Amino acid sequence: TSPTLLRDYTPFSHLVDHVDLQFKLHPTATRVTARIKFRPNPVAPGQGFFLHGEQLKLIHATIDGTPVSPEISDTGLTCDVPDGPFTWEAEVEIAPETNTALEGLYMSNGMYCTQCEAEGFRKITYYPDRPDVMAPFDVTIECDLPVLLSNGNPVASGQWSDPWPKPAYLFALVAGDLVAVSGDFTTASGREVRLNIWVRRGDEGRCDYALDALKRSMRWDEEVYGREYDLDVFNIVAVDDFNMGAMENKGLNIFNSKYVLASPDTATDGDYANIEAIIAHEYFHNWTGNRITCRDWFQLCLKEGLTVFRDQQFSGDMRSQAVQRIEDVLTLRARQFREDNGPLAHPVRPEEYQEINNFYTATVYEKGAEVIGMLKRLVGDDGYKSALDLYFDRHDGDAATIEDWLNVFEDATGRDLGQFKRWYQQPGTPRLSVSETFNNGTYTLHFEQENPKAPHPQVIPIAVGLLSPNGDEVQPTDVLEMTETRQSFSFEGLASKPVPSLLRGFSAPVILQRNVTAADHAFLLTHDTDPFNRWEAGRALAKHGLTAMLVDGAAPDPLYLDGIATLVQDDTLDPAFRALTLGLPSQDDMAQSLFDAGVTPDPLSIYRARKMLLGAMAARLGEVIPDLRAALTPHGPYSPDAENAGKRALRNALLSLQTHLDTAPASQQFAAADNMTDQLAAFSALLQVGAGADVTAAFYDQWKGDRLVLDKWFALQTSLAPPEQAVEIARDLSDHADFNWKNPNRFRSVIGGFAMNAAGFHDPSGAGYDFVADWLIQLDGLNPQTAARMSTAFDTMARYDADRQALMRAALERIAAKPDLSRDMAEMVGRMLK
Ligand code: BAL
Ligand code: ZN
Repeated sequence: TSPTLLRDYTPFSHLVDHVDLQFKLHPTATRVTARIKFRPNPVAPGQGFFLHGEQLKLIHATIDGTPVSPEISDTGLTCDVPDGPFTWEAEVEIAPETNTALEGLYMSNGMYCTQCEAEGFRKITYYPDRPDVMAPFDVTIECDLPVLLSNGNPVASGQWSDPWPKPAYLFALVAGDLVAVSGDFTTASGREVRLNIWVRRGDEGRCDYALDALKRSMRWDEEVYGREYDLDVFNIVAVDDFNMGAMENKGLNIFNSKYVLASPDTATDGDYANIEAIIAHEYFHNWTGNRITCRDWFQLCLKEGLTVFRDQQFSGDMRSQAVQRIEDVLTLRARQFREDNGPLAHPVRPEEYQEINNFYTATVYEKGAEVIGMLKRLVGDDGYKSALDLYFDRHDGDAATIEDWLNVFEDATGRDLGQFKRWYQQPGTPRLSVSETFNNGTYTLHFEQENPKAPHPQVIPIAVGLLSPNGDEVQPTDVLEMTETRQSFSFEGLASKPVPSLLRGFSAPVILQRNVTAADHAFLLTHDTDPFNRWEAGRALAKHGLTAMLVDGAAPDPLYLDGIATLVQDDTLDPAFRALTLGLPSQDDMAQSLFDAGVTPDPLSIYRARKMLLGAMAARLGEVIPDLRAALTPHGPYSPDAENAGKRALRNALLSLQTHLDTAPASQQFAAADNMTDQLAAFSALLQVGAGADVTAAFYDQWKGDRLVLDKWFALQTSLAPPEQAVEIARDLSDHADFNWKNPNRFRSVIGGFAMNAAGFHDPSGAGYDFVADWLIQLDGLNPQTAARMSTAFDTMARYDADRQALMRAALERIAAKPDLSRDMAEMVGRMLK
């Protein structure tokens, strides 16, 4: 099939004034009647009338009450229509029970639910299923299940009316035997809003945190962005079978249940933080996504980059900005840098796709958010605020573009963003190399940027501070604006050559290349006033040391061990921050770093070197760990707030090190834990040193009845299995009675967990590749979207030795050769095999 191209955009032939949908729900024969008021679009005259539609059985169609016989294809229908306005009516039949792709209307545990973004609505009825066609919807649902929900405000039982014009991708319907945990919210202007979190019976006790996070999100968006909610009710539904994390349907958000349900004994601190962030993210979409939507799917970052940026700001405000920034950069580097450095690289605003579902990527989301962070840094906080006010003013009710977005910044601040736009257009992570000179009190930084995937220099905001050799800050943070390929910046009047702290707060998503001694990293680890760069210095030191261990057979670096030992005992520092500095670069991160340095990575050696360094850290810290841990013990009952979570994070990071010396403390903590954070931390500490047999069995016995906790049980075992046994363990778990491969969460836990076990997945025999490829082939027939997403496990092929490359290629070719391969998977595999 030929790709869809950004440059081919044309508006739809008609405008839609109103949509009326009637559903008679039935597992195998649901009837949907759509009554749609069309009128010719004055800016797109004379184009043929085409409605999308897939897997629909047309029962009847009329125009203004007169039967018509449209011409039907696999993708939709065409029909002769009147020159002026008309009412289209069509009745179709669909089978939600057999919809295993989880796109359109489907069933999960006896409940009906929908997922329409990006192009699922066309599996519900014939419609111009494109985001620039916006209309108010009325919905009627007939079904004998007790809870019947759709978008907008309730009118009567099973009847809903949404006054806000919306694209079809924001349509949603839910019918089930559900119970609500409810609350109320009064908006700044006095509108009373009913909040409901709908869950399966038995899950009511796990909704309080999500409800609280929703209220805090609503208040925050009023206070920080001046945005109020605009309906009488806000419904959230938790569903167990879901391809994504959650979905921002107007007034009816649908969530993967793992991002709603939490109780201290079943959810970790990380789960609570994710729930808070995702509840906020979906809620924030009401303005950035729903009120202002995207003209076409190429503009996906317009809503996703901005909404991720907003949820990151929110989480930072709720917790710690410094810790949030480090965690966001860790995610960016792990997922987006990896993507940008491989065959799946694409611009933040792509220019072509085969299957849009393949572009819900770290580049669109996380790099899209970084680009907004850079914009904000360049125009300043006030400029950002006036630009956002103008954006909401000017584009409320629009389906907008990146050009519209940049125009409001230009109009509000008077800045020319022509060059900045390259961040949306060019793929690839720029490399920023630096050298320095010092003469007569003038210190000069010489920068050079190079993007291996794009020709033109990008605007790079480089936040810089300077420290004197005794550790005092002699130049507070200054944002240098680099626009050329090569550019120098000078600082005058310095008494001695300073130590630079570059790219503070990770001011741009680039790879900094600088020849720095371990001693300089250690200096910044001790003295930097910028918390991000302080953490970054520790990470750089760890990488430096691990690289020397891998390449030169060096011993663990005492500078690193001393630096970490000092920092971890510095109780003036936030425990959450200290916990992050104890984290080593991941195996995948090390593989990419070695590759970038011209060394072919060996996953098994990386696994062993990390383990050796962890052992050395444990030995270095050994004696102080028990007292440190004791001092961090939270008092009182479990609370997921940032302060207590931070203490647990450090306490458990120390436990993990301690377990390299002695497994008894972890075994004790496992047995005594009254919360999932501590229990799971003990479980993984034991698994990582190969002492997990007893706790694996005990954990299963305790939690076999809990679907979300059981996902953790599967994922920990596959992702932490020792390399030599990883394939066998993953195979056994995929034979386990509780492995339901049709459930996306369970599939991700077992197959996805294994694919993240770098040394296991890259087993030199190729057995790991074959195991994943076999499952992707099997899932592709059932759920192409989830299968295609997981195929990214293979996107690092180019890093490895010739034997591994040949094995990975063979696995991809085997997937490519599957008969009836989905368009989703065909595109992904095709790009990786290119
Ligand atoms: N729009 C898809 C799910 C999300 O990004 O919120
Ligand atoms: Zn989103």
